[in-house]
Amino acid sequence: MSGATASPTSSDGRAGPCFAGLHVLADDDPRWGRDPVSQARAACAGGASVVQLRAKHATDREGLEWAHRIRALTREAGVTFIVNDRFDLALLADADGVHLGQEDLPPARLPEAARRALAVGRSTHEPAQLEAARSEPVDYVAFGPVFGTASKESAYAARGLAALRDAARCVAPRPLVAIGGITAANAGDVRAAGAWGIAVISAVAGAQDPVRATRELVRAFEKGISG
Ligand code: 3NM
Repeated sequence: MSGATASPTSSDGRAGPCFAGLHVLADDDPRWGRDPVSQARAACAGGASVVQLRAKHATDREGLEWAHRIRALTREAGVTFIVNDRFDLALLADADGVHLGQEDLPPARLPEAARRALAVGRSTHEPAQLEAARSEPVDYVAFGPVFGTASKESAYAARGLAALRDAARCVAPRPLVAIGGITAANAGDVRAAGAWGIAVISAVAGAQDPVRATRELVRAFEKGISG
């Protein structure tokens, strides 16, 4: 792993990238009206801990170009950089990690070279997937949708804070990152339920002022920590 921030929770005990705090998903859905690079720039300026490139519409070539540019921005800002779905693009762009959904490659099937170079995040939505993630070679586990989301077509209903609390307990000591419908108004509650991190798309990508929106999310989440 190539991240600069030490984390005691890597699955293999090595120092690695930091997964606590705010994850901003830089998303290429045209509805946002700004590309993933500009979303990532705002996230870095506003104090996000992690930027994840989520390119569901782009060609590979465009995705790789964004990944290189976001790698440069995040490195400059000391922010962890994760690529959604694609370990090949993550390796080519020297990202810190790859995030794998339930329909993506199983973490255990990643090539050894990718495992050595990349931290791995895993999406989960229900107890059986959380249970399975406990024995997978992953560095953090995402759980959602905690609240309703309009940013992704999900087969799953909103899980709620009680299920989030159970999820965090289930995967501990791995970091649990909450996703789905998270805003500055509920980020503190999400932290209080035991999440190490929060991941958002619309709260930053859809904000009028994405830098300010990022700052407000960070502040609200930290308030949950101290409260
Ligand atoms: N994954 P927003 S929900 C990408 O439940 C994604 O795993 C989810 O977008 C999951 O912050 C989601 O706008 C979309 O709700 C999150």
